[in-house]
Amino acid sequence: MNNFYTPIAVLVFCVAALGAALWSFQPDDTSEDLNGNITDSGAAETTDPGADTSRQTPMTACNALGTPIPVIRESSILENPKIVAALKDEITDQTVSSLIHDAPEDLGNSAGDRLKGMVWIPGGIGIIGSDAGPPDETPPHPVALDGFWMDITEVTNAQFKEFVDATGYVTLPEKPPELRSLKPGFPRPEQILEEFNKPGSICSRPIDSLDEIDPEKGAYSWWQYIPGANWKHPEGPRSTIDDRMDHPVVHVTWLDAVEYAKWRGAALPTEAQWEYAARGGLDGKSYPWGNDRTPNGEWRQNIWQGLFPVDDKGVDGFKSTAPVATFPANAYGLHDMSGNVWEWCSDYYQPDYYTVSPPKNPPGPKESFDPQEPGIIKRVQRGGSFMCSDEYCVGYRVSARMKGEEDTGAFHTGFRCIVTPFMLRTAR
Ligand SMILES: [Ca+2]
Ligand SMILES: [Ca+2]
Repeated sequence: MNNFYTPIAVLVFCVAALGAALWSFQPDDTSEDLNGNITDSGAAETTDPGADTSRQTPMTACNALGTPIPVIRESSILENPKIVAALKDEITDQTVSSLIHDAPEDLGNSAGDRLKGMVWIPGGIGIIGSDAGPPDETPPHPVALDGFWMDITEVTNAQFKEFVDATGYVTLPEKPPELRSLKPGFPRPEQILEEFNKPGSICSRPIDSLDEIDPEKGAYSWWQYIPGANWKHPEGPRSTIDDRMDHPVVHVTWLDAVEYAKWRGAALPTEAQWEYAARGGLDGKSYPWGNDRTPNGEWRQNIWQGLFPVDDKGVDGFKSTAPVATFPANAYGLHDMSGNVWEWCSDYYQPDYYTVSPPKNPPGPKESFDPQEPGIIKRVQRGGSFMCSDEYCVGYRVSARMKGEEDTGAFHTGFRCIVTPFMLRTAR
């Protein structure tokens, strides 16, 4: 396996989408991914914001699972205000003058309903990406975005129930699997393995000891396809959301999230909108509030503390999802842009998209390409989840990119919506 793919292999097990891999799981095929090659940490010294994205990601020695821990450099060129200013100067005056910065004054009659629970994200120029993390975050680059409204919180179970009650909508994890994420022209399995060929979704199995992890299965030792798991039953048929209506909805596939958004007259954010909003006007920082993960010793994100995947000590107060907005908002008024649940974006995933994305309102690539699984259609996920540990996955960094199969949900993946001024002028 090319070393370029190693960081993706390391991070992939934090992601929702394991579905197609599970359908055809063969230990011999995946052991290389799970073990990954440790690369030279000297590669971390690259500081060129236009650095070749095929450079190797620096890795330390292995963690307790035998997988390399992704090294995140403590310093970034973006700490230099002159570099940030120079990057922003790459955006032409003409582009800047054409941006929608402030919310329109005349919002129309339906705006109050459509914008409920949302906040205006002022348009402007922000720096997207980072030189401190995996290659798919590079190069850090300026984007010019029109302003938009965004959900203050992840979509909750109560909100999703409103949609289901109004429409009778049935999510994909509630239906028999159909492998919708397989690209045309790629080989299809003759049949879905019996254990996966029933409605269900992906959960994490409690592990009491690292000894329970099968070296051949690696991460598949704790990720499990659970028949009967869906948004109403997050851990399987015997679990409920009755006392979790203010928690983020989970086990919603990208395709389901899009249907919910349409119903609300909204959309999923582009990846650029998501990161721009998550930064809250702070360029080049690691988290939505700055560079200190726990300012004054205070946790501002629901992630995993302790030995992963055995012992989540729940130091932040939660060992699973937290009620939305439990943790403080960023400067734009957005909660849980780091941690709690991963959030779907509208974009297809391509690891090198930042090398070719347009400077104004980047819409995402025209098609998906994940070099690790080129035959699977994947969409971007952002923000990390309660399953992210600094020993294994650092997806809670504001620049961290993730991907998931668009037809697959998981118990740590949700979403939030946006509305643009243009959308507000059009019928729902
Ligand atoms: Ca937690
Ligand atoms: Ca989140």
